[in-house]
Amino acid sequence: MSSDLGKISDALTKGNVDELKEVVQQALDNDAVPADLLNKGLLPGMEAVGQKWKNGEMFMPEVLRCAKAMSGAMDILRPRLAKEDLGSAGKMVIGTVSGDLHDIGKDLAAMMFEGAGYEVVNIGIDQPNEKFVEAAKEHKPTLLGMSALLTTTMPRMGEVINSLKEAGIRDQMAVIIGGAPVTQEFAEEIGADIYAPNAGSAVDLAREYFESKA
Ligand code: B1M
Repeated sequence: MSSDLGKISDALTKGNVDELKEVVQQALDNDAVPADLLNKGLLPGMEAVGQKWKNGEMFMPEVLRCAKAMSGAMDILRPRLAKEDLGSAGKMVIGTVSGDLHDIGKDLAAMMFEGAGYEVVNIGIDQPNEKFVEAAKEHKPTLLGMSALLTTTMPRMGEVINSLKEAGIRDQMAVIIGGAPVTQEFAEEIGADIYAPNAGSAVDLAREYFESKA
């Protein structure tokens, strides 16, 4: 099992789409637990990619290749994750705010919540404030997630929260925010419930939040 995880992490950090698909499929054929492949192979691999990027050891085209490989692997894992009895953790609407086209971190967070048993409605990138409110009204999530990677688009997060208040539905869900420029202080300032510094910790932070409210 641990050698499968190592191979997965390796193929992911190389951004090798075909190799990654092959090793994930092989691991599944060897009866690996799909959630382990996600949580102990793919996600740490993607975290390593993010770290290399921050350290200047990797460049954008390589990161995008890794993200594509991750996405290919998730196509194989997703149906198997759904088959596992992950329990019904809740429902989440997630998107990247208006004016912002970055989706890698948002999709990683979405995958983490999916892997943890959430029903995730991913509304995509560059979503106007009203789309978040519409999606919240339509899907009635327990958790609304927003991602922003630009300092110029971060303010949209606070605006969405205000729009949720105006629509009278703010207290029907918890709001979680993330993205490289986002901070705990900013989350508190705009009235978000949870700030997640990375996709890996997001699910645990949400769980802790809900437990504290129970
Ligand atoms: Co852009 N970009 N970009 N970019 N880009 C940044 C963000 C930037 C920091 C680069 C830089 O200058 N050093 C900079 C922002 C500066 C700022 O505002 N302070 C920047 C800029 C300026 C721009 C453009 C304006 C460039 C231009 O055109 N002149 C332009 C804007 C386009 C737009 O959005 N309107 C632009 C465009 C792009 C691309 C389209 C080329 C591409 C995005 C491709 C895509 O997403 N499909 C891109 C990329 C790839 C980056 C960098 C290089 C990488 C971002 C990324 O995917 N990181 C980025 C530099 C950097 O971050 N070092 C940069 C990997 C990802 C896993 O990390 O998204 O932080 P991240 O997500 C983390 C956490 O933040 C957290 O979990 C993730 C994993 O742990 N997280 C959440 C994120 N969302 C979460 C939500 C949650 C929970 C956790 O719950 C809801």
